[in-house]
Amino acid sequence: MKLIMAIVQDEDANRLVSALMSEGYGVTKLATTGGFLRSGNTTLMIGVQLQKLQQAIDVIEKVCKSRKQIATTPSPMSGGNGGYIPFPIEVVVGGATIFVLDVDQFKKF
Ligand code: 2BA
Repeated sequence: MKLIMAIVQDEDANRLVSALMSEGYGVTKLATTGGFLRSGNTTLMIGVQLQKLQQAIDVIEKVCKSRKQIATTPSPMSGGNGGYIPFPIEVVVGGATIFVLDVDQFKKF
């Protein structure tokens, strides 16, 4: 068995949970925060049998879209008073960042 940890954008999360559930996957949804943008994203934990792993990844790839976002980052150039000036930069946030982990044991009580 494998555990997929999929970090996705909030905008895609509900559609992705529905798509996975309708294909028979068990899903747990966590509210998470990206370290760079410091804004909310969603992490899904999906336990899958090995033979259904690729199918689950295909569903994630189909539903999740990459989008451009504006992030405000401190400029390396100093202002007159020695403080840093924030300036906007555009980043492309991926449709999904996926980790696939081996599951040692899977039990339900
Ligand atoms: P964030 O950390 O908020 O990053 C959002 C987007 O900002 C990233 O999209 C990337 O395009 C950009 N970005 C991140 N770090 C950067 C940096 N040091 N300099 C310039 N741009 C940077 P994605 O790469 O698609 O990542 C989307 C979200 O997935 C991330 O949100 C984070 O929550 C998670 N993530 C990505 N890589 C990860 C990793 N190796 N481990 C754990 N979580 C990861």
